[in-house]
Formats: sequence, C-alpha cells, structure tokens
Amino acid sequence: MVTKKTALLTGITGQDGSYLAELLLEKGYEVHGIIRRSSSFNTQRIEHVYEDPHTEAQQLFLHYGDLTDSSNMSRLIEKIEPDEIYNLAAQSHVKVSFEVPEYTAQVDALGTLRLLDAIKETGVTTKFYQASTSEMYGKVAETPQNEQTPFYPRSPYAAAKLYAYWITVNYREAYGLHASNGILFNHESPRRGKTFVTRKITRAVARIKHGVQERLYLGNLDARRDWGYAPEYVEAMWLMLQADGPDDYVIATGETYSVREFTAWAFEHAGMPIRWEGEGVDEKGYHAETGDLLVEVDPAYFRPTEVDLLIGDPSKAKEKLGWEAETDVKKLVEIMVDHDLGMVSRLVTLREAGYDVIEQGVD
Ligand code: NDP
Ligand code: GDR
Repeated sequence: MVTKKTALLTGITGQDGSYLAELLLEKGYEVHGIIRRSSSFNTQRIEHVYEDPHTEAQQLFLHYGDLTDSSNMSRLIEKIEPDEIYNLAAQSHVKVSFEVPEYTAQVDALGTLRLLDAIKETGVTTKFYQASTSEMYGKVAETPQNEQTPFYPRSPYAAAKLYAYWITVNYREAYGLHASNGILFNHESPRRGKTFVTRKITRAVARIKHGVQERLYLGNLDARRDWGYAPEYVEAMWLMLQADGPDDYVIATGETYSVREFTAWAFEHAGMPIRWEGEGVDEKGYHAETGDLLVEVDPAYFRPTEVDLLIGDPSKAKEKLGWEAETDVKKLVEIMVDHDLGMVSRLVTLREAGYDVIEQGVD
C-alpha cells in the first residue's frame, strides 16, 4: 500500500501557498499549513480548499504559528512529521522592507534558520524547500542570471533572503538535509497581492474601466522583470523536492519586459490604449483616443535602491526537472486583467443593488 505523503507549508495564505496547497491536495497529499493569528480573516486565498475539521476525510489542516516563534516551529514539525516542508512565509514586499528592515530579517532570514534548526534538532526526516528569489541578484552583474551568477542584494528584503539562501545551503552541506533553493523570478496571478506592481496595474485598469478610480499612480516605469505565471512556478517547487538529491534552481521564463510595457498591454487589453508623454518623473500616460490622463508617476513609489533588470536562465530546471514556463507575459496580462474586470464588475453591480460590500468579498 502506498502511504499518503504529508506536507507542511509556511505562507499557505499567500499567493504561492494557495496554489501549492491546491497542487498538493490534487496529488493526494495531506497538507498542513501555518497561518498567523489576525484580527480579520486572512484565509481568503484558501477558502475554496478549506475543510471543516469535523469532516472525516479531511486533507487540509491549519495551525496557528509564526516564523518568529522557534518553539512553535519545532512543536509543529515534531507533531506533523512532514515528508516535505515548503518555506514560503515571508515579509515579501521589497519596498516595505525598507520601512521594516529588522522585522523583515527576523522573518525572512532568521525564520528560515529557525525552521532548518527545528528539522535538525527534532531529527524528523523531511525534505525542505526554500523560497529564494531573483531579488538576490540585485545590481546587475550579468544577464541572463543563472545559478552561478553572483548575488548583490539591493534591499533589506533581498539581504535577508540571501542569508536564508546560504543557511539552506549550509544546513544541506553540514547536516546532509535534502534542502533546496528555488531561485524564483517574479511570478504573478489573479491572486497576487494588490500592492505588487502587476496586480496594482490590472486592478487599477479594471477600476478605471468601471469608473471607480480615475488614475493609476506608479513608481519606476523602466524597471524590467521576468514575469511568469504563479501556478506553473509552484509545480517547480514540488519537482525540486521529488528530485533524488537537493540542489538550487533558477525558475523563470527567460524573457524580460518593463513596467511601462506591462502597463500599456493591460490598458490595451481593456480597450483603453495609452500613449506616453514627457520624461522621467513627469512621465504621463494618456488615453490614446479620449486624451484622459490615466497613468502618472509618483516618486513616493521609488525605492532607495532599485533592481533595474532581471532576466532568468531556467535551462538547468528544464534539463534536470523537466520544468518549463508555458504562459508568456501577454497571456499573463490577459488572465489578470480579465479576472480583475470580472471582480470589479461584480463589486459595482452589488454596490448599485445597495449592498455594502468590500472588495475582498467578491475577489
Ligand atoms: P505573499 O506575500 O503572497 O505571501 C506571504 C505569506 O507569508 C503569507 O501567507 C503571509 O501570511 C506569510 N507570512 C508573512 N510573515 C509571516 C510570519 N512572520 N510568520 C508566518 N507567516 C508569515 O508571497 P508570495 O506567495 O508571492 O511568495 C511566497 C514566497 O516566495 C515568499 O517567501 C516570497 O518572498 C518568495 N518569492 C516570491 C516571488 C513572487 O514573485 N511571488 C518570487 C521569488 C520569491 P499572511 O497572509 O498572514 O500575511
Ligand atoms: P518586486 O515586485 O520588487 O520585483 O518583488 P514589485 O511588483 O513590487 O515591483 C516590481 C518593479 O516594479 C516597480 N514599480 C512598482 N512596484 C510596486 N510595488 N508599486 C508601484 O507602484 C511600482 N511602480 C513601479 C518596482 O520599483 C520594481 O522595480 C517581487 C516580490 O514578490 C518579492 O517577494 C519577490 O522576491 C520578487 O518579486 C522576485
């Protein structure tokens, strides 16, 4: 008889955690997720897979916890004895990390150490996935970036993630753990947090289209990113833990585009083509036909140090894991804009019918 595998996910309420939970449940795993106590619900992204604890065939279990609490981590690992641990939890916003640098290090850097040390100390045999990031490359040394490209972090977030990357490598080498780093480039979806640039754009496009927002304020339009589709990226995480040995892998599409291009495609897809005028911080985007001002740069969104250009070389993942990105950026824009148009349309309809709804409710 094949015994069911058990996985423990930190960050299960986030974009990636929700897609990974779905994937693992589909594969027949028993899934355990760590959630933070919050004064309001923070489980919207996993509501559709949530199961009542009184259900007999329950496959998804949620536990309160926090990466800043070592004893909590140890207790959960000891109790659950997971076959696989996916460490997705993080203060994941680069700009916010400049405001809360110490907290970001506590969670993203030391949180990873706490988990690895809990594995070592409890002696539980498990495989470990660390959510590493292309932000570690930071200031461009070479393109495209692969597993050998030197790191040069440009934010407290990236510096904290760099520690997490190396402590994962160290515990692998020192204690023989099956611990792998996925160096994931930006990946987006309709579940992306609303303050990350892609979702901020697609949501604003939908709101402008439906007349509930006038203008989209952005920061650096010239930053270039390698944007992929999140559901495909969680598949790569799983594949890394199915490999015979642990290793580090770049996961990316291999293509890069600017924030300006993403913005233009999103407006265009919603039937509001824009033309750009002006230079630098005065840059503005106008509706090509009506002349309405739709996009404006607000320096408040600039970062003290920026990552100008990211483009990944995912050939190792293709060769060793058989993984390849399928959704290109234009398709991604369509998926996200279509989702947000639907979301805002339902919101407007409900509000017009007199319901006092907040956006989350129809997301
Ligand atoms: P999200 O910001 O959507 O989710 C972050 C998750 O971490 C949430 O579940 C959040 O809980 C949880 N969390 C935050 N702080 C703590 C804490 N102190 N203790 C326990 N849980 C905590 O991130 P994504 O899903 O986009 O990303 C997943 C991981 O991958 C992150 O580590 C991120 O840094 C990394 N990454 C992401 C990339 C991307 O493009 N999306 C690219 C490369 C790496 P709550 O819901 O309560 O806030
Ligand atoms: P990033 O994603 O910093 O790459 O980190 P984000 O979408 O926040 O920024 C991408 C680029 O867009 C520029 N930008 C803006 N960004 C935001 N958030 N808001 C704006 O208004 C805006 N205008 C321009 C930024 O300056 C930047 O250059 C994400 C996170 O998911 C990390 O956790 C992850 O590790 C990396 O991706 C890979």
